[in-house]
Amino acid sequence: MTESLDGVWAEDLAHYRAEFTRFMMPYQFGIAEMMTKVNILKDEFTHIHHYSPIEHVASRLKSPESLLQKAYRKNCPITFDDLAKQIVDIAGVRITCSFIKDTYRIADMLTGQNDITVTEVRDYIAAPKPNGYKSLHILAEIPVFMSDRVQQVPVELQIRTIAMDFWASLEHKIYYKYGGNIPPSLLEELTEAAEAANKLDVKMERLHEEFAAAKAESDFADGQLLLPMPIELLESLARRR
Ligand code: 0O2
Repeated sequence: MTESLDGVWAEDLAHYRAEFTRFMMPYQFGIAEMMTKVNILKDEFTHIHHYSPIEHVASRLKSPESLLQKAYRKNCPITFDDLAKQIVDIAGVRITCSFIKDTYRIADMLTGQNDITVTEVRDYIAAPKPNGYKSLHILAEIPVFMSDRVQQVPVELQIRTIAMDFWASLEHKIYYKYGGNIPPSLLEELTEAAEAANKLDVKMERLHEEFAAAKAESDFADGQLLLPMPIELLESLARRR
């Protein structure tokens, strides 16, 4: 046995390294399951409807460092049970949509699937954080089928528009650069930028709706919405009137 500096045996450290990897594994599988669901929706929209409300999808497994920092921040004891109960965003999937309406539409499509259990919804789009952060957060459990058991794994879905995502990515970098203490002048500018991002979202959605209405009218006029069908079918239908 080899004792380390603070009285922990090296063999124990090796054991817990393996246990920690085992602890994280179902979260990685949970991400894979959720990504499959999101990618199916994305592909279906692209191929069948020729338009996808999902612009981009990304996932991340919380790093051990970030997990530890969050546990300290939340006064969460460092045990596997406590981490599993209190740190609910170990698995994260972020969906970026074109328009605000699409964020809710995608959320409904995913949460309506009967193997998904929603445990919490935080709607920071309807009620943004004081710094201007906007995003729809849904904590959902998804079943993961393993060799000897089925585990319900929590995955945090963050659904937001491109403009909200642009803002949040920059704010995240600035937040970490200043260790959480952003200078007031920069904070003010970030708040202004969040308002500008929101105005852009509202304007783009209105333009899109106008365009969609005009397109639907011209598609109908061009006959694009009419299915090709045999003349006998139309004649039979007409005779039965
Ligand atoms: P990272 O680096 O993304 O993993 P709670 O203590 O439960 O109230 P918690 O768990 O932070 O708060 O939940 P919340 O507020 O729903 O935030 C979860 C995640 O949303 C964060 O994870 C961020 O990814 C993102 N987020 C929340 N607020 C902000 C914000 O003001 N700005 C930006 N850019 N992102 C935000 P982590 O673990 O903090 O960070």
